[in-house]
Amino acid sequence: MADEEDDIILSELPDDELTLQMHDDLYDGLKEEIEEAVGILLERGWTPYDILTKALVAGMTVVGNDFRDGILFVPEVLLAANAMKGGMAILKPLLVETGAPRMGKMVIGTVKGDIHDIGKNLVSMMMEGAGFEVLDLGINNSVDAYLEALESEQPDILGMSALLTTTMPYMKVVIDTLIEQGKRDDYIVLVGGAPLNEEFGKAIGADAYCRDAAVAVETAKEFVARKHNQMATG
Ligand code: B1M
Repeated sequence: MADEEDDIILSELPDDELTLQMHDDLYDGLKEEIEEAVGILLERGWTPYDILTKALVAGMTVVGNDFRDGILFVPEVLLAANAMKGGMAILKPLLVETGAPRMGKMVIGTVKGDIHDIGKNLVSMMMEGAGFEVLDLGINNSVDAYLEALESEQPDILGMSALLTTTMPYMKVVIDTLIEQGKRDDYIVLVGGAPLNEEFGKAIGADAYCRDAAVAVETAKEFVARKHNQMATG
């Protein structure tokens, strides 16, 4: 018997219904449908940023709430994450190719013990779109992995992401190691992830906590400009 879903022709839905349908399709882990819908919204003139925030991230919030409430479980959330990544892969080149001048360089990674990478990937994409050069270290990064990358890349910014209350303290381990080695002031340290807040960012000695990818871009621009001004004035 044909499923109700089979009758839906995405391209015939108006924008508001299409975004709601995308939330449902993300929830159901339907990667192909998400990719098709992203294409449709692009054709309709939506900006990549609006598609990311209003269709994909908003849909993922519903998934997150039901995961928290025990309605969805890891396998389903993995499928949703996979569908989200399908949509993000289409948007990435569009966000990145803005022709913006180079703003600075960032090394970013999710901390040790943590495999969540969607938010971090979004931050990387948005930073690249804003003209930053980004080296993405991926997930589950030890202090050594961060330090090696800082040493070889000499970025302006170190970005760290953590999505678990059990892994966020590891950010302090990284920052404390930088302090011990006398390297803390060489980098702007920005942190982010759903369980963090401004207080936590301050407490661990980061320069700033970034609520979302857009805030990360604005904060990075502000700190890099400040750093360049300081260098210019000696
Ligand atoms: Co996990 N998970 N998960 N999970 N997961 C959460 C985080 C959780 C809040 C769900 C819940 O209970 N409501 C919960 C954590 C609870 C807690 O610690 N307090 C949780 C749990 C418990 C777990 C497991 C332990 C579950 C288990 O195994 N029993 C397990 C842990 C695995 C591990 O890491 N060791 C686990 C596993 C997984 C999956 C693998 C199934 C999957 C990850 C897939 C992937 O990432 N490839 C997954 C997912 C998808 C989620 C939720 C549902 C969604 C996260 C997400 O992608 N959000 C999440 C629920 C939630 O967050 N509400 C949840 C969308 C993303 C765009 O937002 O990541 O917040 P976010 O990023 C934002 C900002 O935070 C900020 O900007 C981003 C873009 O705007 N930001 C930064 C993030 N990083 C930044 C870095 C910066 C700046 C800004 O640096 C400069």
